[in-house]
Amino acid sequence: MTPTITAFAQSPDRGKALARDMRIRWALEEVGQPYTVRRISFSEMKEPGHLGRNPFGQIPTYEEGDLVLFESGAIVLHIAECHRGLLPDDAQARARAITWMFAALNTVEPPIFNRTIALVMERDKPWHEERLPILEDRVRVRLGELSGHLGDADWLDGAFSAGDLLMVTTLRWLSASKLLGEYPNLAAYVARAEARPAFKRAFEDQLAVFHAHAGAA
Ligand SMILES: N[C@@H](CCC(=O)N[C@@H](CS)C(=O)NCC(=O)O)C(=O)O
Repeated sequence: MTPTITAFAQSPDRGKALARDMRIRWALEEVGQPYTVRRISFSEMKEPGHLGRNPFGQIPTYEEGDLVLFESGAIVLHIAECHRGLLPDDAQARARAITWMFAALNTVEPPIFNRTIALVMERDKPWHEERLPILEDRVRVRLGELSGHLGDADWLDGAFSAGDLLMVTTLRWLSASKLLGEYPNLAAYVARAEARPAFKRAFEDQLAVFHAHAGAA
């Protein structure tokens, strides 16, 4: 059965693939599962139809027959459990890869997301200039720790996994800043992931949607 995911009708990042539907697109491309995309507007996200898919009125969601999921991490985990390619077969390696999925979402994403929100929504606040360096130092703490773990390895724990997929989509929120460049092995890690054919296909698909609907807002 072909799953349907939801994505922004008009990409606020203008096709940079920073919204979390990219995680789902990329995971589905990695495992070779075709999918369809339901594009929804900001107002539709808060209407009953979409709240039935996600009580928080957000994207992405995932529908496959009677199954309706929200939370990008849960959706990627479901895809990884239903298909080969995103989680190792060995039980311990699999548990470690799932640990990295949680680390990406619960330990690395919060400080990066807080910085992103400050830049997008708090630039006009009188305390913004004072707060931003504090938020960036919190990001540096996590990047330093992650960089120390990664070292010279290609991926976080052996072969590429759903843990890397979630980590890279989180680190990409720093692509427009100099922060990632302060950690050359992390910048190379993101570039390595972006070079994967599945990433490129997912990126091009969301970009095509952006170009097709740019100006229609
Ligand atoms: N923890 C959720 C966060 C979902 C989320 O924040 N989605 C954003 C797009 S990336 C969204 O829908 N923002 C609009 C809103 O919250 O109203 C997940 O990982 O799926």
